[in-house]
Amino acid sequence: MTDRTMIIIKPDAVKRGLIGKVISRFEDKGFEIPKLEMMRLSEKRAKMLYAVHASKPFFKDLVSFITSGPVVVAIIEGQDACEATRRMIGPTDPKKAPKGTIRGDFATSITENVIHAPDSPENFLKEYKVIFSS
Ligand code: 3AN
Repeated sequence: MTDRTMIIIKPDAVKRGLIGKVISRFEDKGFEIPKLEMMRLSEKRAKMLYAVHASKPFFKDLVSFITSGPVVVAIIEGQDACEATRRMIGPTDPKKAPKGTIRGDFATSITENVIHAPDSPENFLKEYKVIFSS
């Protein structure tokens, strides 16, 4: 099934010059990228994006990290895009992320873990609104 999802290339990856490498993974896999934008997330949008983690001890660090510099947001479209993207990015903790996954190959810490992607098509729609609503 052709569907859409979104990736957010996080500030650590933008600073480290990894935008091209991350985007290439999706191009090489055959996905279309109908939208691509560099932006700075406001604190308000960051808190909405990570609302499910509001009660967690790492919430404050998460919000301050994701707003600490520019991010790159890309829409990924193609066969089972949502599920395939989650597989390609790998587990949250880079220590547990296998080689060949984006986090396994590039991430250094559980907070600064290079990339975000929604875990379901429903969350993609919610997150898209958070990022792109005026
Ligand atoms: P994922 O991004 O793999 O879906 P989530 O949604 O569970 O992971 O967590 C969102 C973000 O919160 C992660 N990308 C990571 O940066 C951060 N995070 C999750 N768990 C922890 C943790 N135990 N300690 C610090 N940061 C965490």
